[in-house]
Amino acid sequence: MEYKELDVKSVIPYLKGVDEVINYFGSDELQVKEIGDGNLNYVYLVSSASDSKKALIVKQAVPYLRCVGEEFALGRERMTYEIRALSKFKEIAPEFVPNLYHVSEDMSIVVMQYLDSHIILRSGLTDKQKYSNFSEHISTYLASTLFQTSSLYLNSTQKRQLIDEFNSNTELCKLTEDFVFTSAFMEDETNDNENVKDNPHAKKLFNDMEFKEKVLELKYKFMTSTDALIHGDLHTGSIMLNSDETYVIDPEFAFVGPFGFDIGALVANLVNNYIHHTVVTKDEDFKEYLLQTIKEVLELFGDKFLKLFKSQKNSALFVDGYIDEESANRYREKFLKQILQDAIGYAGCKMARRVFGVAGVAEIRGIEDNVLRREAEVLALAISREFVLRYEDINTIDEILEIIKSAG
Ligand code: ADP
Ligand code: SR1
Ligand code: MG
Repeated sequence: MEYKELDVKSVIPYLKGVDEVINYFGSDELQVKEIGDGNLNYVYLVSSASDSKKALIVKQAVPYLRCVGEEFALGRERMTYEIRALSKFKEIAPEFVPNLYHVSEDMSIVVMQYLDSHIILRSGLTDKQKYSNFSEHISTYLASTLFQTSSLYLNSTQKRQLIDEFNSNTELCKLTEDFVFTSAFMEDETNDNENVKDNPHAKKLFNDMEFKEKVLELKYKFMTSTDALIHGDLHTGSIMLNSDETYVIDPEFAFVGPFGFDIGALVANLVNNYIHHTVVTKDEDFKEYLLQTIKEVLELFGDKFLKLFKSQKNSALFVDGYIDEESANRYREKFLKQILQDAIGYAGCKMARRVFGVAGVAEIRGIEDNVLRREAEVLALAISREFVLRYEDINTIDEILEIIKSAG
């Protein structure tokens, strides 16, 4: 089918030609509403007029960047990678990925389960909601998706095939190279220039060569590592949950990249939320919950990843009988430590990019009081600087928490 950009009027006629959707709704009359709040795409909620609980989500990529407008061209092929990643992650971690009803790479569209009782993690945390199962869920998701798409699990041919399937997601990788690692740390038209203008903190950041040199190291690792299939944009806006279930959505930035990047994205966004509560709500109990969540996510991820690693006797990397168990254990421990260290480096870049770069986060850029917002920005810059300068020397998870606490 030839690509056609849909709108609220044409979504239903399109769905009438999709068997899986017809089977789902039967003969019900349908209604549609555009609910997208993301930066890139259009998201429609299609529901039965007689039973609004009976509903599906339709997400379509358009050939431009939604949050900027049609003048910022961006290939709709990003949806091809989102479809492939959703399908792959669904195979590996089915309970954490919405059910898919229909996908079309030609139409750059996916029709998926409507998460009707789930909210975006960022909003939940900002409203001081605690999720007792979140660390357990997300650590399982991270350990299994990263491990099972890596050379620690796949054989050499499978791994290279995976790279072939994902690593032409060039435009979105380039967006990350630009927006996460570059333009937010120098004068650039895409920055939040109202805030950059006459701002001593922006000037200090843009002239901080020690920081920028380390960012270059991390950017290079991002551009050249092919460790595992990563989500690529795992901030707290890409997670929808309730007290029982956790879902990961929106993997359009997926590619075979560095192990630490998704973990770093998550940590960065949990810390941004911590900063919000430090400055705005001053809720010490909730701040402690966020610190505990970061600790649990990292510890549980480590335990689960090592367990998977130990149970896999043969892979592209390991051949049974090659090394004795004591040496193998030492190797695995070192391997995990490196993943966590890199994750903290990436977390630092991801926090700092949200201060002056395009697409800030609500917890910081959304603070209306200018004095408080500046306070939050300064905290974010202080923590991110420590993360980026020190990531290779971090030995324990408690050291990470100390960095966060000592700034705020
Ligand atoms: P973008 O790629 O533009 O960032 P997202 O995939 O993040 O789009 O979706 C934008 C918003 O649409 C989400 O923040 C969420 O509110 C809503 N949304 C997306 N997928 C679902 C879903 N499966 N169920 C319910 N709401 C969803
Ligand atoms: C202009 S694209 C900005 C950001 O939105 C996405 O969620 C990614 O984080 C990207 O960098
Ligand atoms: Mg999104």
